[in-house]
Amino acid sequence: MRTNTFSSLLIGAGLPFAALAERVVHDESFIPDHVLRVNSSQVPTGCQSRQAVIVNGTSPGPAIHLLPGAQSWIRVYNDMADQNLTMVSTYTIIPLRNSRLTKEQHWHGLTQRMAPFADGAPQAAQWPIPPGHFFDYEIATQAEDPGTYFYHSHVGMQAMSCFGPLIVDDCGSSPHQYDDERVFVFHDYFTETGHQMMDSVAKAPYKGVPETDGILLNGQGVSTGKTAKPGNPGRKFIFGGGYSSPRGLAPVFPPRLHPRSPGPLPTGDEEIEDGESQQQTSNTDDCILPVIDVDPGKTYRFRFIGGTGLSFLTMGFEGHSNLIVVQVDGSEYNVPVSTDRIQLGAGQRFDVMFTTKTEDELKADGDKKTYFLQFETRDRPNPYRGYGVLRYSSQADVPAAPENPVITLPTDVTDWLEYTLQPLYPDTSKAPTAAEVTRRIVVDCVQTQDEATGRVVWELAGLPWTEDSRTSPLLVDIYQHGEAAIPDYDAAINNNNWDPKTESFPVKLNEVLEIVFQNTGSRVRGSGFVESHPFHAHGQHYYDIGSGPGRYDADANNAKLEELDYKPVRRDTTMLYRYDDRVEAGQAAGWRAWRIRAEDPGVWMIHCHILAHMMMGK
Ligand SMILES: [Cu+2]
Repeated sequence: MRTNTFSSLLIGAGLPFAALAERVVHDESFIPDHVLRVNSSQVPTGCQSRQAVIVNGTSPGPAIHLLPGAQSWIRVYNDMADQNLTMVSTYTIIPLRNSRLTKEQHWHGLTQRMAPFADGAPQAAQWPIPPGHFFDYEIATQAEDPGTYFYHSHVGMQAMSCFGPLIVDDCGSSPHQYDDERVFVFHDYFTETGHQMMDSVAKAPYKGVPETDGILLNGQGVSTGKTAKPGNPGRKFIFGGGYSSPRGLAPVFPPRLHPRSPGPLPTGDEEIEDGESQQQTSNTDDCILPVIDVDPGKTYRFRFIGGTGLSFLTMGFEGHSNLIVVQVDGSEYNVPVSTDRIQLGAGQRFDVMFTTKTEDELKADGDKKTYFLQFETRDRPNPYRGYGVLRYSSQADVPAAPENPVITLPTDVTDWLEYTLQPLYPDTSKAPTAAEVTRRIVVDCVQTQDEATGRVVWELAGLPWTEDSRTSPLLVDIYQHGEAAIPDYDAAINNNNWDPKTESFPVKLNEVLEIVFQNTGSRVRGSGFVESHPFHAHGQHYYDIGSGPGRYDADANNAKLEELDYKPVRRDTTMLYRYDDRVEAGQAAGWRAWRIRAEDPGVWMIHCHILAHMMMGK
């Protein structure tokens, strides 16, 4: 049986695997820095109620704040009875060490065979966490890591609700001064359960990718067919303020309140008081628009997080057109870019300096207290428009959604901040030049139908990564079998750059790769349908060298980079646009190109961040 239920492109690097052999056993005395308990529960969401995989009782889960240059342990309990779990982050997590739950119940993350649970899927770097078990994830942040990330499950469709912000705090290291910060984490609301969605896309007959039934902001929002009422939910302190760079104060390092002890473990049943930092879910009879409270005359760092499992968003604020993008994907700070809108693909993050109106400006605006944030999906058959509310006074009621859009958002989303984001400190840039590239890997993204099963699959460079193509995670194999399990580099060079035995793309240390994703028209029934794809890399971040319609032309793009004297910042998720919604079947529709000098040994996945596409082979 060829089941394509989980797959992704994966890069195994030629790695000194002895470094992986260090073993740490956590006994009962070990206290992790953070604890996440993942459960499945019926929760009110999108003005409805649905079964969802939640973290510490809510969706999104709590914001995890980490210090730069510090080691942290995050313990993830899988409290679900019947589903596997892995937690990953857009921050690089190093799941290399073992943990032990109790004397009688062991889980050796790297050595124990997984029972074949229904949703179980082989992973690149670790086994999933079986029900009733936990895993201690180690995160060692670097001094240059302050930025916005998020964590989410990497099994099945769990990430549609099982996720939360992960923020490496500035601790005074930001080149920007701001008074406070706010998190804007978006995700999709689907009516279908994760299992129904898996059946729609990963089985024959293919029923199509379920479209979004609503976009939620910080867990709140309105699903299709529902209407938000005006009301006042009280002042919201969603996710807390973290440890920002308070204007005029000396850098605080380390912050006094940084949690070193998790305290009592949350069970998910706790009463959550209004105003507490972790409140996320709404009541069905409390169907109001999501609200972000701000004060007049202040500068905020807005952290936009694309936690969507499908939707590609464009958004802007009513009455506020100066959004200054200072950081993307938690990379080095960029030369500030002023824009009137944000585009957010699944997996992406944008950090924005946002100055609120002064009291006088609010008065001049008719004593207005609330402004809409309008967000719309792009590149899908059923567009969704939703609203959040920027509120200047918690006394003011949150209004109902406006009858008509308050701003006009562009239909063409292929040009926003392309060839624009350059490092604030260019001298520290390590972006490889065209001359340094040692190998170009062209990855054709092809939607096709598997003749044997009738299933619709996504292939990358001719590779649909299937559940039965690996019986154990590749990194685990390398850990156990050493050299014998290392992917065959020479075989890969003769096979579209991937090794047929391990189904991985081996890379030698210090190779400079140019990785080009080539979007193509669907081959399924010759439809030529094109979709946009947010491509995401685990592990080392890459330098994005642009995108364009048609087929990639290295000379033309290099000439453009040179002409612009463009030095890119690092990214971990960038959009492979579609440019056209339909081309000839198999015809090139558009491309996205990255450069990366392979410096971090490991087994790293590269995949589209659309959950359904991952389940279909990508
Ligand atoms: Cu995709």
